[in-house]
Order: sequence, then structure tokens, then C-alpha cells
Amino acid sequence: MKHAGRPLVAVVMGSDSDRPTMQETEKMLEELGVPYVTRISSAHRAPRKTHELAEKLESEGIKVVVVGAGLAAHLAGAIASVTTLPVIGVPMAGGSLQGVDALYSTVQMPSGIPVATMAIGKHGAKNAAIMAAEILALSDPELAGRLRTYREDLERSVDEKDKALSGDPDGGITADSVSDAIKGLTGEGKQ
Ligand code: RP5
Repeated sequence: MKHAGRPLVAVVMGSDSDRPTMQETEKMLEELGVPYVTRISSAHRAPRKTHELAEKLESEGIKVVVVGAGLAAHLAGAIASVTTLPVIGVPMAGGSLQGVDALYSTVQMPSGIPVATMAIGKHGAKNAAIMAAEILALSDPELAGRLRTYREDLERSVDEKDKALSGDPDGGITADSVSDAIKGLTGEGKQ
């Protein structure tokens, strides 16, 4: 469910063709209860619109900007050049170079204007939402708690997959099982 309230994150993408990837960002922000707004602009096709949009972000209450773009992906850098808000870049997969072009274009910023660059494609888009939430959580203890719960659920899901695969209801590597294994090797606890 989209979180009500004044948007704290702006999700900006270069084209509607980026939306299927950037929906991973939107979904994750919703899961973490972070209000956001989504916009489309283009560093190359609409440079004036991009500049105006970037200029207004801070006064509109935005705290973090997530930017997805593909090919010669300059949108994140163009927005970062206008605002001092943290900008997280997501390089789109695809194109002739499978997203490596977008990765290099996003990550290789000259000193002075940083863009925090995520992985190519959907993994990066999802992580961008988590990174944005982590930044916001520095001054939001409730959000920090939701991030901790997310990590715990993630850890539990790995264990569940391991148990399902191994067919062993007690299987899976947990802190307890590692500690038991070490005790077995060292003989610790034996009389
Ligand atoms: C980039 O060009 C966009 O971010 C998109 O990834 C890519 C292709 O855009 P379309 O031709 O699909 O609009 O600016």
C-alpha cells in the first residue's frame, strides 16, 4: 500500500520504459512505509525540465532522490549537480551493453558531485529504496525499527529455504548451530 503523507523520497526515471525496474524501488519504499513521489524526466531529452525539477526537490520536502536511467545515463548526475540532497543512482539493464554503459555513466562522477550508485537493474532498484530508508532512519527511530525487522525477515527466509531444500526441519545454519558445531570440534562442554 502506498504510504500516505508528504513524500520524503523522489523516485525519478529517464523514461516510462524504466518503470518496470523502478517499480522495485516503489514496492520496497511502500513495504518500509516511506512516502514517495515518482516523476519522469530526461537529462538529454528534457534538460530544462530536469533542472527545474531538481531545483524544487528540497523546498518540496524531499530528503533523498532515487534516480533510474539507462544507456548514457546522465540523469542522476544532472540532478545531483543541482541539489545537495543525497542522490542514489540506479543503472538500467538492457541496451546493446546490457546496462554496463548506464553503470559507468552513473558511477563515474567527477569529484565534488557524488551519486551513490547501486547495482544494475532490479536488484539495484530495490536496494536504492533500502538505502534511501537507511538515510531517513538516521533521524527516524520507527523506520530504523522497520529496517531491522526487514533484515530479520530476510535472514529467516534464507533459513526457511535451506530447510525446505535440505528436507531437514532442524537444518540451516544459525548462530546456535555454528556455536554447537564449534563446541563439537573443540570438545567444549564435555566432561
Ligand atoms: C534513458 O534512455 C532512459 O532512462 C531509458 O532507460 C533509455 C531509453 O529510453 P526510451 O527510448 O525507452 O524512452 O534516457
